Parts: sequence; structure tokens; C-alpha cells
Amino acid sequence: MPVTEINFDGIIGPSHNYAGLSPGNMASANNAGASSHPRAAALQGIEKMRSNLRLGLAQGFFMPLDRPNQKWLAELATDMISAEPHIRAAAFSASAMWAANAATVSPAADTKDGRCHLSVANLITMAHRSHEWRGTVAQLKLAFADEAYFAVHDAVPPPYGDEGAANHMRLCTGHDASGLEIFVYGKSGGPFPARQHIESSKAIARAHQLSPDRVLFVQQAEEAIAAGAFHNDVVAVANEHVLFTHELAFEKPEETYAAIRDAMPEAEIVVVPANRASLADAIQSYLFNAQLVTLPGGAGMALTLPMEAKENDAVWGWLSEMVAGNGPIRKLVPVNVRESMANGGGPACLRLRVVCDPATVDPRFIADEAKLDKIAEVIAAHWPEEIAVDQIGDAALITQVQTARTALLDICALGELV
Ligand code: SUG
Repeated sequence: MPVTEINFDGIIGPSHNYAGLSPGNMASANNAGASSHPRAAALQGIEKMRSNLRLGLAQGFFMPLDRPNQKWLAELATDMISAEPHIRAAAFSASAMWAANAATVSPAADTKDGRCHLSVANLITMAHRSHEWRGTVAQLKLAFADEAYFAVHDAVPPPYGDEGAANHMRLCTGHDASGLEIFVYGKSGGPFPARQHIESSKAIARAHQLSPDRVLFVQQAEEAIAAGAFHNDVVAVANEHVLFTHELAFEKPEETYAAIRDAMPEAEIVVVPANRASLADAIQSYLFNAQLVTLPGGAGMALTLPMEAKENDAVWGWLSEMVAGNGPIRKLVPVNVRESMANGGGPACLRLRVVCDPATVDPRFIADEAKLDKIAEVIAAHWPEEIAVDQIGDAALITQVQTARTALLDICALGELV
């Protein structure tokens, strides 16, 4: 099969909960203390994958990580019984579901050695995410084990924060053509942390052997981070030659657009003006946290976006005008990922894009309807129906969460991912 884009979704783990662990992420803060519904959450994620399969797209998935992370707790000289509540919640988090933060990916067409490079993200800014990367890299090394086609890199060392593909965009004339890779970093976010450091982005560009004239480093607007865009993919998304962005996404938008057009004259930049959808609208509705995908058969591009975008009149009004016009985005596909959204994770957060030949990937990570049926059965049978935050640490819940993940690994023949 030729090179194509595969979306790998993080299967939403059985410990999914709302502990309010991410300052600067409005949804996480607003829903802190609410009860979560892990079973419904994971099934929503499966339905999103099915929706993409129905569009004719290639789909993969990643397993949830082992939670609570007892190794991390042991490194902190504690355990689930004696740890303070915030450490306990950090160890129990299902945050690896947001696969856009798993790694930064440079397809083979962009790299000097002609392999697809993946750098796992260190996620050091948030305690609950800082211990994801070892589990994630183990999984990437399995899924993309064939070193003739892939190079999987460890995380950039501290103190430089890296949040993976959520702050990385690629523009190209076709997925298999060489691309312009845009690394978006933050300097400051007002009251909130800027999670992506430019030094991580530069290190990744070097590790991936990208040609310096095919790379841009662009600063995310401080105003956007301060408004709740803790990752660039909350305010901008790219696919092939199209950049779909909010007017206030970048610190210097005009310079950014000019640099893009200079490096790639075919680029088409679709800007949503702030007077049609404010930053607050963008962050509440997550219209940019959409999967901007190329439909097969020359049908143009589609946006797989959250239902919340449809429910916001200003946002939906603008989007409806856009698809009715002559632009490259022809179709809107709203999906229900409300459980993830309530923690600040939209459709695009839940997936990692990897451009490669699907035949070179370990087939255990590739989805089809029959496999999703089996996974959905395991979720329905084992995932907790509800988790109240004060249950985190409960011995029976911990056992249920561990048993649930083991059942999923078994059905997917991925038992070696302990
Ligand atoms: O890192 N939420 C995640 C959401 C990540 C979204 N990803 C992208 N934009 N690509 C985060 O803030 C919430 C955890 C909690 O509050 O329990 C959380 O980690």
C-alpha cells in the first residue's frame, strides 16, 4: 500500500477522571471534582474511530497506560495508600488518551535518512503527564519497530518542555510529498504555563534530520495561551496545503503567514476572524481541535469536530458559511467526545497522525470495524461506569482499572506491554 496518513487514537483508559490537574486548561479546571464516566468516554472514542473509518481513512490505536503508575510512585517513595491526594490523582490519570501529545512525527519524505521519525514528548510541565513518556515510548517502539522505516527517539531532557504533535503542523502538497514542518512554541501565557519550549522543538528538528529551510519555529500568541489555548492545536490545525487557524493563534500572525507562503507558495491559509468567533468561542467550542482530513477520491477535505462546535451559534454559523463557499474544506463531521472534551481533549487531541505505509506498522495497532467491535466489548464489560474523584485510591477501583486494561491487552494480543 502507498504512503498514507494514519490517525492513531489513544483508547480512553479505565481510570479516566476529572481531578482538575491541568492549570491553564479551562475544561479541566471547570470540571474539577465532577464524576467521570470512563465506559461512556471510551465508547465515544471508539465511535469517533468508526466515523473516520467510514470516511475511508486509515485508523490505528494505542493502548491506555498502566495506571496507577506504581513505578512513578515508588520513585517518589510513596504508594497509592500513603500518597497525598494530588500525587495519587497524578499517578492515576488516564491522560495518555490524548495521543496528539504522545510524540512529534516527521514523515519519511521530510527526513534526511528517508525514515519516519517519532520523538516521544516529555510532557514535563504537568506532573500527571510527566510520567507518561516511558510507557508511551515502549508502545511506539513496538508499533513502529521496523527500523528500515522508522526511528523512535526518547524524550528531550528537562528543563525543556515538549508536548508533541499538538504543537507541530505540517504543510505539504500531498501526504507523501516533502513537507514544511511548523513547530509552535510558547514563551509566556500570562497566568498560565507555556508548555512547549523552543529548545525542545529545535532539538526534535535536529534529531529528525529535517532540512533547515523546510522548518519554521513560530511563537504561539501569549494571549491565546492566557485565554486557555494550552496547546497550539486548540487554535490551529493543518492538513496538506491548508492551514486552518484563528486570527489570534500566533504572536506575529502576518509574519507567520508570510514565512509560510514564502516557503510554500501552494499554502492556503484559512483564518477565522476574532469578530466572527472570539478566542473564548474557539476555546469553548474547540472548532480548531478538529481532525482536518483529506477525503479519498478527490472529495476535498473534511473537519471532524466536536459537537460543542455545532452548539455554538457563532462558530457553527462561520463554519457553515465556510463549507458552502469555494474553500478547500467541504464537509463538517461533528462527533461526540464529550467525556474527553470535559478534560480539554477534542477529536484532534485524541489522535496522533503518522504518515507511512500501513504495511510497515505492527498490525496489532491498526483498526478495522471487527477489531473495534471486540475492543468495544471489552470496554463495555470492564471499564468502570463512573468515577468520583474521592474514589481515586480505592483498592477495588484500582483492581478494576488494572483488570480492565489487562483484558484489553489480551484481546489485542499486546500482553508484552506490561
Ligand atoms: O494536557 N488534559 C489534557 C488535555 C490534552 C489535550 N491535548 C491536546 N490539546 N492535544 C492536558 O491538559 C486533564 C487532566 C485532569 O484534569 O484530570 C488533562 O490532562
